[in-house]
Amino acid sequence: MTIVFDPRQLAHAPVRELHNGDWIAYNECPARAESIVAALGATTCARDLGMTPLAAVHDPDYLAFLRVAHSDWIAAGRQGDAIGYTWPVVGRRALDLTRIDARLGRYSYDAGTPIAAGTWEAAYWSAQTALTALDEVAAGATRRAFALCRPPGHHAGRDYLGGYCYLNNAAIVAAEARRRGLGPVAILDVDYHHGNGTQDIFYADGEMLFVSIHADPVTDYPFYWGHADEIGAGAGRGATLNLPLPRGTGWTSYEPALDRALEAIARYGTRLLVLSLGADLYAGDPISYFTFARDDFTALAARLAASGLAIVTVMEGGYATAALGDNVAAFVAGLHGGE
Ligand code: SP5
Ligand code: ZN
Repeated sequence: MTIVFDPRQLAHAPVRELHNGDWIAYNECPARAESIVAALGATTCARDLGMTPLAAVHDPDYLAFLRVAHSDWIAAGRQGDAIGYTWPVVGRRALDLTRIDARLGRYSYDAGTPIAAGTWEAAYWSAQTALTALDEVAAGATRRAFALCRPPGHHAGRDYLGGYCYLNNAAIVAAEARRRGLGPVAILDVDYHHGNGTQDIFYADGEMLFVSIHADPVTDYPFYWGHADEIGAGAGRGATLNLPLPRGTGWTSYEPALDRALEAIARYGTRLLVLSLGADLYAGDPISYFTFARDDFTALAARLAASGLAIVTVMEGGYATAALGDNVAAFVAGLHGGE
């Protein structure tokens, strides 16, 4: 098992977020990664695999925006983190506006995802961390690699940020794995929140299976995606599977959904699985409502390991920082079986 981490990911440190109508300290903090590193021990540093795999998933104008958004915000006379507050309703004219406020709205869908001075650097190295984990599996060094990514990625779409996410690490890895001939590739997203960005990126793509188990978007973020009737479109029809579960779900009622997910993944002929792992399934998570205990992460991983698939795990959410490292370590321990 290779564990990849790059300390440049710590450069991203927004101060606060708008949460349920109030300002709170930013949940997706550098201490999350430090908690995981402390629990997992030695890690491999990311290699620089460049911009090409990022540009295969994200819009070039969006990538250019992300790089300069914070300095444009400062140049506009603002202080602190850049945060959007005006959004173009779907169907509005695609105006090519240059003002930073308009561009923040154009390239985001929520107000909970600030861009700080270190955001681009950290997001870039988060994506490289994920790509390096894939590289290790592709080289045959291991069949199970864990990418300690931060910031997370699964809410970021081709041309938008949101949900603490800027670059979609899982989508970047999955697209790169397919390009390298490692397919069929499937993505399984087990973060508490639906992986709307990943779903959008591959929604009309018949050669990428996307399966997500998450809190029912009728009650939970991101609300507008992740409902069971979203099954893909065009060539991708049938290649998206959403398995929403109610608040209060624990391992016992989660496991049947995981079995359904793994059946779909097996039926697809999957050779490489990209796993978006959220530790926000944990009972103690401050913004989530499933009831996983630490050992349930081992059970989850053991069930995945029993599939026998090559797995690149990409870290997504999980905000109970003090317990986060132990929960992720419990997961990694369970992944070792079946290697
Ligand atoms: C990667 C990831 O896990 N992103 C999550 C982003 C969630 N952002 C907004 C969460 C709003 C949650 N509201 C909780 C209600 C508490 N009463
Ligand atoms: Zn989440």
